[in-house]
Amino acid sequence: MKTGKEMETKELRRVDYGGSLPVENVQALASRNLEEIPPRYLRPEAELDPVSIEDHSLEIPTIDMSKLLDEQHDPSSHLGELERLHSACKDWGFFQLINHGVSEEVIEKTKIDIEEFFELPLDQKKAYAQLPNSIEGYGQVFVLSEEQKLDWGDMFFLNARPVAVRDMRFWPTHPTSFRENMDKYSRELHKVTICLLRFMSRNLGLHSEALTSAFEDGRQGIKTNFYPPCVQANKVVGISPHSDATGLTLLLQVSNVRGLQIKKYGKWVPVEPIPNAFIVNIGDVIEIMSNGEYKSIEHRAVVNTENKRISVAAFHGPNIKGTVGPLPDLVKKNTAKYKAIRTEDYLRLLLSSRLDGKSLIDHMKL
Ligand SMILES: O=C(O)CCC(=O)C(=O)O
Repeated sequence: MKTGKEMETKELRRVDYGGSLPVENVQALASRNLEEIPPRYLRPEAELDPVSIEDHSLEIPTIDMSKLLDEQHDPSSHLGELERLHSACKDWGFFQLINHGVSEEVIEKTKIDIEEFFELPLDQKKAYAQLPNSIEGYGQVFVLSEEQKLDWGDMFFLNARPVAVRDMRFWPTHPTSFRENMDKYSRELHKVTICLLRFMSRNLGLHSEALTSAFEDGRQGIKTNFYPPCVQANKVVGISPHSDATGLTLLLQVSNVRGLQIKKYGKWVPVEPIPNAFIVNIGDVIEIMSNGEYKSIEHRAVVNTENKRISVAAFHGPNIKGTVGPLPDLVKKNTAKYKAIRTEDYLRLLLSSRLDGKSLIDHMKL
């Protein structure tokens, strides 16, 4: 007979939330040195979208975690940084986090393993290919029809937390250090996330565990994006415009190659990589929980003709057993602006949608 814990684990691991149709491998396609790329990747709208160039007033804020943590020794710098964090979450929905406390060693080892994984021959990577009806593994996400335009990139997704949901079939055994290093990386990023959520709760005028209680044993998915160079780089998109449906994302750029752009004042603003900083962004779930005080922002990734680009996005979502909705303390003063639905239903809704701007959160608005 199964124990309660085993049954819970099985339930958590369920793979029937939805998947993505199989698509051609973009890294292999790019290596064929085609002069023209297949029409399914051509995105005429990408060329027309206005991009802001060299406007320093539009750089996303930088938040120093060591100042946030140093309440005792330097209270005024601590309070100043808390305020900066609050406006970064309200006005930008994005910031770069420096002095975050995750050691250079953990970051560098993770980067090396990920680069090595993508350098493996295609058939070795395909040993970790997604299975039908699940997004876990090597493949693509949010491809729901044979007609849909495609992004110029491959991805590799792992369910990393809670640890019980890990499906080790997808965790590479080569490079041999991959599993150990990814485990450390996952743990460290979870800690940073919880710490940030505490400061955000305080900034929202709530007790410090108001946001964290949903995330302590919540889900962490780690998605690595691989964007090969493209001969028609200005005609394709690495990842389509979207806001993140989860709570808080911590993104690491493996190579210091520009590519991420965020939407601000109707224009795409490039994010300048700061080596080993995390690019943190508010996801739809935090927008909803904060009843709209914090905003999830549309972003996309573009590619270039010369260099590959790799990014690692760690998505942090709430506990699957809970509800996604505005926090009760925030709707005492203001009326609720979003619906509350079971987290499981929210996940299903997400995985049955195309990656399309902020359409999911629009669906949640009252
Ligand atoms: O590669 C990037 O910089 C963005 C990745 C991203 O937005 C995603 O994986 O959802």
